[in-house]
Amino acid sequence: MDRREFLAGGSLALATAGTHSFAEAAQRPLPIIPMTDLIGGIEGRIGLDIKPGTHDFGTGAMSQTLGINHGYLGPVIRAKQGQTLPFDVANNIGDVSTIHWHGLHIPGDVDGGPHQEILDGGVWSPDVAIVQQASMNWFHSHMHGKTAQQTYNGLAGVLLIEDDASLSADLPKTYGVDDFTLVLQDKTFDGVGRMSYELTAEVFEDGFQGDTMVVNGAIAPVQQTVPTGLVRLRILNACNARFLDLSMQTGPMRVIATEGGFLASPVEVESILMSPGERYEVLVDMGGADTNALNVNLDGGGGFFANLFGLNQTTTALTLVRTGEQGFTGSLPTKLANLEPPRPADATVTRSFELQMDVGADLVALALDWENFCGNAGAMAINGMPMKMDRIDEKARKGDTEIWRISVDDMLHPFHVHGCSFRILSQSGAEPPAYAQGWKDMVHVDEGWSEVLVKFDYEAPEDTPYMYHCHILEHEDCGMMGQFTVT
Ligand SMILES: [Cu+2]
Repeated sequence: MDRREFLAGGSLALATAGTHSFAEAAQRPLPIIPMTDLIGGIEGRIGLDIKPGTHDFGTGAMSQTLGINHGYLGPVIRAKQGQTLPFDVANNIGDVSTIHWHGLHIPGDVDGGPHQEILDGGVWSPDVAIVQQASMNWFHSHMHGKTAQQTYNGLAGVLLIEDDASLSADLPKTYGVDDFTLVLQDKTFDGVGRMSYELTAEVFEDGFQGDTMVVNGAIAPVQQTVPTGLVRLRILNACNARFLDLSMQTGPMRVIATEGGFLASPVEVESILMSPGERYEVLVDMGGADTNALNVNLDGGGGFFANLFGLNQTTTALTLVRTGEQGFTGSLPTKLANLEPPRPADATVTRSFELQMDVGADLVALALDWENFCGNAGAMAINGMPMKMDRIDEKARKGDTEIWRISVDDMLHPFHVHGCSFRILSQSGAEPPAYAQGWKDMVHVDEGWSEVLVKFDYEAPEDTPYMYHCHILEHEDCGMMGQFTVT
């Protein structure tokens, strides 16, 4: 039994034991996250207040949380390509933090990575120019060594970008009616129902695995009434470490968009394997049955031992109940966007990265010195080096097309690159599934190379470099991260 298999079995045993206690109550309504809609215009600066809060996930007990303008999580911000968003991010959590704009094509000095610390009581005021096409992005804490805990506690929100094409597209787009934003997370709760987060060496190794699914801050399953017709789900896996295998109870999902924009045409699938940090938009047909449900297998990354012990747990995240009213009257689109195949022949640079769990003991003390946080778990690394804030690992040239090849020494990891979208050429040694062949900023890495084709169009100088890292947040905090400049 290797570590991957042992931990998958262990975490699932927890899921089996714990999932029922709070989830068997009558279904709660799906919380519709309040939207900050900027498309009609922006007056003054956009305030984002990072602050402590309290939140009832549905257990009846108030949990101590963090939030952005809210008690838990942040708003759904909606903006349009061409706008510049003047944010004032005020930090009052009693600790240093940052807010990273995950997925945005923006220069390093407004990226919100670990170099843009916002001290407690401080305000960070980046003007974020939205240049990219319609896409689902998000923002979350990226405070090095504290990203996992702060994001788990609630420092995360959604940033939807629209453009002329998406606004005029014949797709469901009435927020909270036929167009839903879903933030999926896994949590653990203590005996009285307060959110908890404990870090043991095992948790560092495998990443935090909660036993309870939460959708938009409410314990699953949650329920939502929808009109007849196509319904659009914009889904973010905001788990710290869990891969989620998503499927519908009845019928297929049609995937219409990946992290960086629309696919060429809808891709019909039975399931999607979603890593932490990934976003997918899907259409679900509510023209037939009176109810349907979005199901989540909590062990998308599980494998052999999970199957052996019968521990593959499928739970309902969201039940859709059809009201009978007619909603979106269009049909499934045949074409969504122009999406050229990637052209690896354009690449002039190739870089290789190995994500490493097992670094030598001599590196562990150094890793702690370098502000990595691993508990007693040792350290993690990329290419033999844990993250170090004042070391630049790679230097890219603006405008160059590059191939990045990523491998791992153990278990499945989600790899993320800042400041860009890329295309996946291969994933764990195989062709990526059709639904993952659009613009991405996350790629799964298991045995075999994952290769992405990437071009950097914005600058990230030495004092505000971009990051590349594993998006299992405990691994990232533990040193599985590196820095690169674009000049
Ligand atoms: Cu990892």
